[in-house]
Amino acid sequence: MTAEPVLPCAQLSDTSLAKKHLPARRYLALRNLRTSSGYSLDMAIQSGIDNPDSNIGIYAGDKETYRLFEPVFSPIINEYHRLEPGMMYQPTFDSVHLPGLDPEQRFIRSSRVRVARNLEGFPFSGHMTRTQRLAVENTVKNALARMEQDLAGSYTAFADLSPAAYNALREKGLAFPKGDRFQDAAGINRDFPSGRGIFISHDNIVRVWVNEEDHLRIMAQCPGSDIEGVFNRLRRMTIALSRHLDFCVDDQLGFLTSCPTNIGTAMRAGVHICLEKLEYKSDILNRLVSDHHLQIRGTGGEKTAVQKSIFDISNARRLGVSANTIIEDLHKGLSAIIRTEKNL
Ligand code: CIR
Repeated sequence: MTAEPVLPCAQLSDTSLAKKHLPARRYLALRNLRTSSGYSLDMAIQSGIDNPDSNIGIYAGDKETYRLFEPVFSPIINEYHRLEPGMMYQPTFDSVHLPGLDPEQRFIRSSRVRVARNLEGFPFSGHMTRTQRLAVENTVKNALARMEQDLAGSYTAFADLSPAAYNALREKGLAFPKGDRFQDAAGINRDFPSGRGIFISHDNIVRVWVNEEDHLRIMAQCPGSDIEGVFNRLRRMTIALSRHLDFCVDDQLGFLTSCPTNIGTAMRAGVHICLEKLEYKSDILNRLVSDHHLQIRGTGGEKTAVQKSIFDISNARRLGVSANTIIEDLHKGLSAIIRTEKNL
């Protein structure tokens, strides 16, 4: 008697939501389906199989992935985004006016807001051919060239740079590197650096990463605590680009991204903040963070350690709440964190 073959769904990381929500029966019902661009369930879960410490373990290869593989994506999305029944994408994205935070500039080192966007008509980053990636780069480059005034800037394709020039840009924190092993296993690093690049506004506040994990990562950042300024600038840049680019958006899921953790507003708004006292009171800090729907990442971003008491604190929710609620929660949460740090 020959042994039963082990199904790919059984090889998924035990820590992943994909494993939890993809029992054999569901896997077998979905395994032969393909999106119009040819993306399969096996492709979607490859990263969660190759990386035994995956938390999510699944990527979308195109817009259609979310609907075709809904039986597995939907419970993952509901659990990760903690959606209550009836909660869905909230499109409100208005300019904000927020009271100043940390006026003495003692705690907040920098502020940053980003959104992810993908273009209609192209597969997502893990499932693109070289030609498609170059076509996305070209389309985005043309739109960026039409930005005006404080949104105008210049685009640098990494493929045009010598290794030394690319490394110099990396050291300045401008060029992005090849993705991590999770993204690598999902195909996101294929043909790197072809089709990748960065746009930087003349005043250095707005940046757009082209063909990183998503077709566009639009961001605004500045030293200090002006989260109102970076939010409003990011908003204007995103709206200006949407006049020239057709972004993938779904009525219920919002903006669609490679990783299901980013869908919805696809927004991450956060700061680098120095918390020398709260660093040693992790129970208090964790409570403040979760009460305000925030999350902590390491100084160097996702899956990195905290160095020199500098925490990366940003919104935990992206779907089911609007961009405006996200920025207001961040503002309230940071006010409470700074108040507590001062009192300790
Ligand atoms: C994972 O499954 O752990 C990786 N694919 C990374 C997921 C990224 N986002 C997250 O955990 N918030």
